[in-house]
Amino acid sequence: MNNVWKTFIVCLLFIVTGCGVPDVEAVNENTSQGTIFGSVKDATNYEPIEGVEVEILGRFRILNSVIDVPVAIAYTDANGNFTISNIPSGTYIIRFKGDGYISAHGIVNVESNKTKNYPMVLLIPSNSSGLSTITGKILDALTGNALSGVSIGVFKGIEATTGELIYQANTDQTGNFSLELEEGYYTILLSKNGYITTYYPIYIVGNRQITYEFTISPVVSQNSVRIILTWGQTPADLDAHLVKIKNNQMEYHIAYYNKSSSEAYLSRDDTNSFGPETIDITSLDTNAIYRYYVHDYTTYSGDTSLALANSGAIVRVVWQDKTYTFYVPNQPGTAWKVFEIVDGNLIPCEGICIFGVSGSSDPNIGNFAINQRMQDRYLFNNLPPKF
Ligand SMILES: [Ca+2]
Repeated sequence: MNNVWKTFIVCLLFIVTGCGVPDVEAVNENTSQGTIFGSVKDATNYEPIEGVEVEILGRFRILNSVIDVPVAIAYTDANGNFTISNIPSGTYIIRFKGDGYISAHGIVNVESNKTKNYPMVLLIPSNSSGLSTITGKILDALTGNALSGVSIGVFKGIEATTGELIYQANTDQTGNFSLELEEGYYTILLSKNGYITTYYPIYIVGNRQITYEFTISPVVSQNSVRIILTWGQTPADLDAHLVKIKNNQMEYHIAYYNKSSSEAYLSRDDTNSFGPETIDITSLDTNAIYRYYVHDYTTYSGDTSLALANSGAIVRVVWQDKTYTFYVPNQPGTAWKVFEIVDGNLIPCEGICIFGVSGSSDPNIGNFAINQRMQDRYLFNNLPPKF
C-alpha cells in the first residue's frame, strides 16, 4: 500500500468515525479487497429503481478542505441491484443518486475477502418533504415485551452510528417512544443497561404518521448463540427455522410448531409484524451442522414473490461478544437461507439465498450430504398449519 493511499484511509477513518485518534491498526497493510452488493427501491412503493449511481467515496482532508475521492462506482440494474467488487478493505462513504430522488449517503465497512449485503436502500422522491412522526415501542428480543428507559439516538445517514446526534429520546414507562424527523435517511441507535446496543436503518418519507417496533436483546452468556429475527410492517408473519444435522441425519428442526430441543429453543412465534423471533442455542455442538432460515409464512409459497425481499428482515447473531448482522437480499422466493454453522464456524449464505418452496419433495431427504437446495426446500414442505 503506498503512502498516499495509506494517508487517505487514515484521514477517512478519522473523519468517518469522528474519533480523536485514527484507528491505524484497523488499516490493512495488504492489498486486501472486499465486495459490496445491495439494492435500491422507491420508498413509497418498493418498485426497483434502475440506473441509480452508487458511489464509494473516501474522504480526504487537505489543510482545511475536505475532498471526497471516488474509489468505485456502479449503477443499479432493472431489478434495482448493484454489486461493487475489488474495493480495498476499509470504511467509506457510500452515496446513492437517482433521477427524481433525494440523494442518500451512508457508511460502508468493506472487509477483506468478504461479500457483504448492504441494507436495501429506499430512495425518497424529491417531492417528499415535511416532518414525519414515528411512534412505537422498543421490544425485548426474548419476551417481546415493550421496554421502558431505552435511549434512542438518531444519526443522519445509512449505517451511520457515530458523528453528530441529531435527535435523542427515551422510551417512557410503558415502553413507547415518539420522535419527529424530516424526510431523509437515518440510523437509529438503541441502548439500555443490560442490553446489546443495536442500530437500524430508517427511511423517512415526509409528512407521514409512521408506527414501528424495534427490538434489542439482553446480553448473552458466553456459551450461547442467540439468533434474533426482526422485520418491518409487512408481511405480518415471518418465521425463524433452525435445523441441526449430525452424521448426515437431521437431529431437530426448531420452528413455531416445535419450539425447543435439549440445547436450543425459540422464544415465541410473532405473527403480527416486526418480530422479534429469537432462537437461543444454549450449548453449541461443534461436531454438528446448523442451518438457519427465515420463512415468509404469510405468503407461504411463491417462487416469484418479493414480499420477503421487501420485508426489511434483519437477522442478528450474537455469539462470543460479537454481533453479526444479515440483511435480507433482494431475491424472489419465500424462504431465506441466512447462514450455517459448520464445525463451530459461522458461514453466511452467498449467491442465491432466497428460494421458492412450492413442489418440494426429496426421497433422499434422510441423507443431508446430497442436493442441498432440494433439502432446503423440503424443510418447508407441508409445514403444520397455525390455528
Ligand atoms: Ca412468526
